[in-house]
Amino acid sequence: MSDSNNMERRQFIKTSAVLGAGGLLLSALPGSLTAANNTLPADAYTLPPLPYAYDALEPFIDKQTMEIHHDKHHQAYVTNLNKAIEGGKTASTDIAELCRTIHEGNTALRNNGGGHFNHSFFWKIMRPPLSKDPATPAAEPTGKLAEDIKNSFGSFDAFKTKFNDKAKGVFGSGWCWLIVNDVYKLEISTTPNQDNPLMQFALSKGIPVLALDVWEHAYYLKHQNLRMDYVNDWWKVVNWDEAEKLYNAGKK
Ligand code: MN3
Repeated sequence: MSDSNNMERRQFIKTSAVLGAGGLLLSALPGSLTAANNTLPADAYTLPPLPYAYDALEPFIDKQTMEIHHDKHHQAYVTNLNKAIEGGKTASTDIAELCRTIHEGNTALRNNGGGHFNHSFFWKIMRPPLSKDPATPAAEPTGKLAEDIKNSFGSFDAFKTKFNDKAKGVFGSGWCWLIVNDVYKLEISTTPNQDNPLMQFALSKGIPVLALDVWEHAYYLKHQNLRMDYVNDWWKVVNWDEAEKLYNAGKK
């Protein structure tokens, strides 16, 4: 493949990978992986580094939880995803694209491909809090995203209440999402286990803007059984700049 073709492909991937997580991972892939040569190596997918220190989300999400969640849980999804695809062929080495093509009955790909995408997304959608003082109000969205949240849900507070209720309502393990749905509207949805809104069998499909991991492993060390304390703390570390970027890209 010529350099110009390669550049075109990279540009295509850049613009088509509406999710930052996919693009981030792609940059670590060997250049030989192209559509024409798509047998995946055993290490096709790799664990992305956290974009901040393990203790950067303290006191709202604790260092030990972040260490175990990233280094053990997320790594296990990556390891098992590589096992699931080893020697196989796929149309894309982009994790977002892989999620879109997974068959409902392929449990290994569904759980581990979803687990890899969801956690890569989750790390990016958080950032250090404005202040470590719990009394300091959390950051709020700005720009078009803020405007459209207000238009869709009535107010930012009404949106948060609805999101909290949905997160609370996830039975067992799963995720709560803000997505741009098929008709380009903001929607709050949930998925069980490691499913996500990119998957063709998801009840609400769309482009993720926010993701909240409500598996107990995401909060049990600090918040124990109190999922809503964790959710309330999580609002303090939401990266609204990243959410707005994803929203503006997904809306087009
Ligand atoms: Mn998790």
